[in-house]
Parts: sequence; C-alpha cells; structure tokens
Amino acid sequence: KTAAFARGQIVGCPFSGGQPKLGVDQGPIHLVNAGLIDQLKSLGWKVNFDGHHQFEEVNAQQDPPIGVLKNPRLVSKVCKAVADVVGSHVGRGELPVTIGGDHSLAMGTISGTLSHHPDACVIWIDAHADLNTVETTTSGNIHGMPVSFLLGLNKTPIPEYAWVEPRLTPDRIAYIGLRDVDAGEKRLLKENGIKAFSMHEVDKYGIGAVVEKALDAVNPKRDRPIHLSFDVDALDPSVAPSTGTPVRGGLTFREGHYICEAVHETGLLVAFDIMEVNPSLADADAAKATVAVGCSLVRSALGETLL
Ligand code: NNH
Ligand code: MN
Ligand code: MN
Ligand code: MN
Repeated sequence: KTAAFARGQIVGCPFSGGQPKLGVDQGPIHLVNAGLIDQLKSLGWKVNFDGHHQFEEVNAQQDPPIGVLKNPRLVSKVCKAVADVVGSHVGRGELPVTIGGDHSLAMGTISGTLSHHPDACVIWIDAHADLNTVETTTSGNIHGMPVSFLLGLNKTPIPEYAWVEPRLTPDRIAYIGLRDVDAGEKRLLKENGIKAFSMHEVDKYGIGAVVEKALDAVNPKRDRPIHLSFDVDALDPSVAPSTGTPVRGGLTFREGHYICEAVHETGLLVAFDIMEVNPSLADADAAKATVAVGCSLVRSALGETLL
C-alpha cells in the first residue's frame, strides 16, 4: 500500500463533555483551520473531510450524574456516534484521523476500530492512564475512564454504556508517557498486567527502545492492526501548553514525533486520534504552538519523514 493511493478521513469531533473545561471543543476547528488537510494531501494522501460532526446536545437537566459520572448520557451518545463513523471508515479501508475534543472520544474511536479489527492493538500516549472505573474515579470526568470501558473492567454495569463491547484485552494496550496516574489506576495496571512505559522508562531506555518494547508487548508478531491514540498532554507543557491538564516532565517534541514516525513505519496503523488540544487555555502564541504540534504529530503518523 503506497501513500499515493491511501485514503484518509478527518473525523472532527468538537466535544468537551468528558471533562469540565470549556474550549477543548474548539481544538478540531483550529487544527483544520491551521491547514491540516492540505498538509496531509501534500504527503500523498487522498483526504476527505465533510465538516466537523455536530453532536446533538442532551439537555444538561436531562443528564444528571450517574453515580459520580458527569454528563454520562451525552458522553455515551457522542461516543456511540463516533464509534459508528470510525467503524464505517475503517471498514472501507480508510484511515480515520479523529481530532478532539476530549479523550473520552477514544471510547468511540477504539470501539469503531475494534468493530472491524477485533484483533487490533492500542498504543495510548498520555500523561494519564484514562483507566479509571466507575468504582475508582474520583473526578467523575469520563475522559479519565475510556480504557476501563474498552477493557470491560467496570464491575457496576451502566445501561447507558452497554453498547461498548469490551473487545480490548490487557495484552493489546500499551501506554507511553505516563506521569500522573491515580492510585486506583496503578492498581488496575498491575492487576491486569498492562504494559505501561512512564516517563521514567522513557528516561531510562530512550524513546527508540520504549516504542520497540511497547510494540513487542502488544504486537509481538507485527501482524495486528494498530490504533494510535495520542493525548497532547503526553507532551511536556513547554511543547503543548494549551491542554486541560498539563503535567510537567513530559515527552519532548522529538519524542512525541518519534512515536508517530515509528508506528507509521510498521505499516500497521489503521486509526489515529489526536486529543485534548484546547486553544482557549494559555495565551495566543501557546495555543498556536499547540495546534501546530498537533498538526505535525498527525503528519508524522501519516508518513512525513525528516529526509
Ligand atoms: N486521572 C484523572 C481523572 O480520572 C485525570 C484524567 N485527565 C486527563 N486524562 N487528561 O488524559 O480524572
Ligand atoms: Mn463523516
Ligand atoms: Mn487522555
Ligand atoms: Mn491526559
């Protein structure tokens, strides 16, 4: 498969319901306005974009918390819609690039990928594990929880989320970049034997070895399709300041791009997410830099090379 014949689909998801800060819904608009689509076309991709998705709002008064979960019906409904869209693109052999929006959306994007590639593996790039269950979340923000639904770790069934098929298994997800993991999540990582490369491992082994180890863990024979889900807060705040929950000590500009380049080189990438760009946080220059790094991460994942 050569890039010249490859088709990509931009799935713009202006959505912020998985967390409390306004503005993350403007992320996809900024990425597209910064020229993302033409940039990908320059790489040889046929890129389709039919406008940002308009998610029908559920009236807040009709969406009271379920337990501690905030905006539970809205997040469920939006993620279900995203799962259907991403699934249909993957099914047509198109590479969906989903632009968020908050990371709860990955419950949808990964469900969509797994609906056509039940054997797919996930590389999750983030400062956070997003693995909280209904039982462990202290914030109630669903962007901190999508992985628990994908793995079927929730012990308390929530009818609104019954559509999420727990098709992912703990041996098919690996994390890179973690440095702000909740106590309950640390327990879940251990109990389930999930491979996680925190910034400590990035420092110790270097990013090249870490990506290799992550791929060896989730894709030992290099025969599984890969879904790469990239939360920009994995990057150091000096590189990507405009995001809802920046945590210092993150990935450098090059480390972030290296991950995308290395996953591209496998030839196994079937879906990519770029999440949590919030241009309303930090000043205009910081927002511009964050949007620009979001665009360049997507280009790297889709095959841009340095030479
Ligand atoms: N772990 C926290 C929570 O569950 C923070 C999650 N925030 C993120 N995740 N930005 O990527 O609320
Ligand atoms: Mn569409
Ligand atoms: Mn995240
Ligand atoms: Mn995060």
